[in-house]
Amino acid sequence: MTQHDKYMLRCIELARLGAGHVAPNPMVGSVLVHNDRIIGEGYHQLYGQAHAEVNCINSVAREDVHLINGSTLYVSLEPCAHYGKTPPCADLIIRNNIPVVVVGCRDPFNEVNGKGIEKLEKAGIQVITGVKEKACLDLNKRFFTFHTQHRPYIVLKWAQSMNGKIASESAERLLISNDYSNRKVHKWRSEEAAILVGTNTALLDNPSLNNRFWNDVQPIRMVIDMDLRLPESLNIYNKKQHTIIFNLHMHSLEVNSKANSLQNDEVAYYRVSNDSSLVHQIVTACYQLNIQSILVEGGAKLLQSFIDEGYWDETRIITNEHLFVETGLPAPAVTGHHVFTEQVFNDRIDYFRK
Ligand code: AOF
Ligand code: ZN
Repeated sequence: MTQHDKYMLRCIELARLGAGHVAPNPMVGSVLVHNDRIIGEGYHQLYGQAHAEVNCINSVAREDVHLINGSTLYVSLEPCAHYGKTPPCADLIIRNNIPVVVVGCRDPFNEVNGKGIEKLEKAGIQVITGVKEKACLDLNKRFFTFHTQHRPYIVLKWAQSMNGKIASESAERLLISNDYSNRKVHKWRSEEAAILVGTNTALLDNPSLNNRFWNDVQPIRMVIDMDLRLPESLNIYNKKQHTIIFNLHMHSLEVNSKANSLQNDEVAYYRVSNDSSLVHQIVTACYQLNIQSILVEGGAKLLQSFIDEGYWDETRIITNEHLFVETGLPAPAVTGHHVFTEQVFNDRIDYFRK
């Protein structure tokens, strides 16, 4: 491993400390190194607040400040060049006369997208790019998918019996998961911006679509209810989270409104039409609403539509190896590209016991 690799991995480690607090911004970490000694470290800690480079430079001890202009700054994402909620990090680096900057990967965000690197180089700074690039891209897979493909990062999740059934014949809810796999699901819910379910799942399973067993980060709930027939007594209507209802009749969201600025107990309506693919319309809506990632939790038909239309990045499958369901609804058939699959088996519950 090169020195560059080593310090970039430290940037990634730092960046991860911002998980759950910086979205829809990317997680970013930065270290400042003088003669193979780290003199500063920082990461983007909270959405709307200081970027990684700012925290890194500010962390340098008073007795080391005179070393800054002879140090190398490592950062997992290209330094920004724009005035957003904070001023450009590229300007800060230039002002501090830092001679070398090592960048993990480019920032695809429209306002940046190469302009940060260009700004640094124009100021005479040596910029080294692409160090541990794959790991840096993976760190912010949601952010990169959103900005390069103009759609959310899509995770498909379902639970199945040992013989691949996700519901009994009568479409009744099967008890497939257990404490261990439920905890996993709640962790997954905490990691995506929104959870989507179809009408039948909302009605038959009556899920709360919240995260109770992991931390207090709650996703936006999204439900398909074309004719607005779901009763308000369902759990998805409890007032604890934002809820967006995709339907044929009502629209209460402006194209440029950001879903994360909805009031906590607000139910918002997003009108779709019968003229084109529903999945495509939902994915487009998420882009408009700045929803960077979704966890699709069913039912089978909805999951299959996402697969058939190629709108997915990961599958997360919970399998109960002890449950055999004679006749029932088969789990979705996964075809096409296969980026990542996580399989969780119920009997690995020991993992959680300390
Ligand atoms: C950096 N360092 O640590 C982060 C960056 O609204 P703002 O000012 O917070 O800017 C958000 C954008 O800045 C975000 O979309 C992404 O392009 C970049 N994030 N850039 O130089 C950081 N978090
Ligand atoms: Zn910045």
